[in-house]
Amino acid sequence: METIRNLIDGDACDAESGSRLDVVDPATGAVYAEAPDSDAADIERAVEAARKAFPAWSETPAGERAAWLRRIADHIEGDAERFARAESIDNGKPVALARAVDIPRSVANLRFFASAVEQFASEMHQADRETINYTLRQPRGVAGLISPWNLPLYLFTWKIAPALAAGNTAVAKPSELTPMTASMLGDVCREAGLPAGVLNIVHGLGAKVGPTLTEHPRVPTISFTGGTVTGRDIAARAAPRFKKLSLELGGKNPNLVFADCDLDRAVSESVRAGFANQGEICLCGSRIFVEEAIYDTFVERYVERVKALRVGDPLEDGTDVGALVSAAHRDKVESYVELAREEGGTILAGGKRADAPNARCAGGFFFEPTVVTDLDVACRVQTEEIFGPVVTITSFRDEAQAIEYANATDYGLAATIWTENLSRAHRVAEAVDCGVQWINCWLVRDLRVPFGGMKQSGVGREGGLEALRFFTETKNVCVRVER
Ligand code: TXE
Repeated sequence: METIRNLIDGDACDAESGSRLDVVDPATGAVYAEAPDSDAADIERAVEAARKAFPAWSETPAGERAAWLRRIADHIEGDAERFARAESIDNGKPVALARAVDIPRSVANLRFFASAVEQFASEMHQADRETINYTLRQPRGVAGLISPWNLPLYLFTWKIAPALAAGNTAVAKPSELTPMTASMLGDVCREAGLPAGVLNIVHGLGAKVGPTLTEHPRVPTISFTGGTVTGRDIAARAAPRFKKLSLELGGKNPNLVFADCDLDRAVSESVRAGFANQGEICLCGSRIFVEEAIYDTFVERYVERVKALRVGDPLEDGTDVGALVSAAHRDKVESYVELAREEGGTILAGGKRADAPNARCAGGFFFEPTVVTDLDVACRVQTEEIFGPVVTITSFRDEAQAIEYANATDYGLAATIWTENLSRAHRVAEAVDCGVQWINCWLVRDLRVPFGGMKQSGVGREGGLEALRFFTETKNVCVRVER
């Protein structure tokens, strides 16, 4: 049994109450670790440690803060294989994916914001010879950072890196479902000698520790990635306290395939967009819309590719689709497939729990990659986030209808557009209500670009300058110049 600990004021510690939570390996269904079941008392200690560390950290030159982030990145990179295995065991994702994406991207997040803060500049405005305005962007204090289970270390560092780079200290809470690599990050911070209190990591149940953090009077900044329902709760708690808030929430992303696209590429990338990380990425293109002229061909080729995906032991190379994160989540996905049947859908692939790939995984939470057609665009399966290996395919008549279908949900995170017609690509990207748009590609990420959703997919943008601006307070200084 492995033991996960909080990082508070530079110490690796249990919850003050001594209470612990079971951590389950989704591929086997077995408890393999225990994490602190923290409560308000632990959050209080962490906030106090972060508050104490803030003056010195915020006055540390940006170059030195950047050096700390690079040191942490180097430690993770030097131990990348252990991190990748840990992420795979904790989350159920294929180890090959953790190796290729999660861990390198975590390292990249830290290095990117180290460089970004060294280049961070602000504005000066001069309207006449009598006055000069310059803008200060100062760290805001203690940042509360809450992250989900689907890309555990990747999304955790995506918040920690800009918060710390900009001179804030932080209390960070990973998901209780996937606490392992956050705990390993805590070890790295201690080994690297990061000053006590700069980063505090508190494990525990969202409903138990989350509200204490989001309502805390000494935490003026909250950055959250997770479900829309949780986001609404956080927004409601933060609003009366006028906190600065960034919310990255769910998605139900349209993937628009026009008849003039490069079909080979559209098919293979749309399979990846549907099923990467078991469909548990907020950017997954789970609603595919295909122009009538190529609908039958697309569906035939798509389904053939999906049926060839290998649901397997996450620790084995060659596995395309691993285990879903928890039994509860597997049940939720299953209930949506049941609903798809009730709503009149036709299941062309998958549709049920997958057989265990081997004896070790007999108790795991596997689900077959599932393709559903013949659903109305307004039905629940086509409008609610499933967040699993379930894709719907619907035909459209023309560009106007494609846009109408794309916008037919309350979400507005990411859209993918497949067409060789340049003007159409631009027109559609402009008309679809999503904060992230990909044309003829999917999940290509430049860390400098604004990232985030519209409508119920969130508020605010992360990435590059947007993140550094979010984690700083803007102060304008107007100076009269005597002549
Ligand atoms: O998310 P939660 P869950 C979506 C997806 C998924 C659903 C629920 O649809 O099925 O959200 O997933 C913490 N105050 N996404 O249950 O509950 C929680 O401990 C403060 C989309 O994991 O939102 C965890 O650390 N914090 C998504 C984090 O919030 C609270 C990624 C996310 O948990 C809290 C994951 C509270 N009251 C799921 N309650 C994306 N967009 O990337 C929980 N938490």
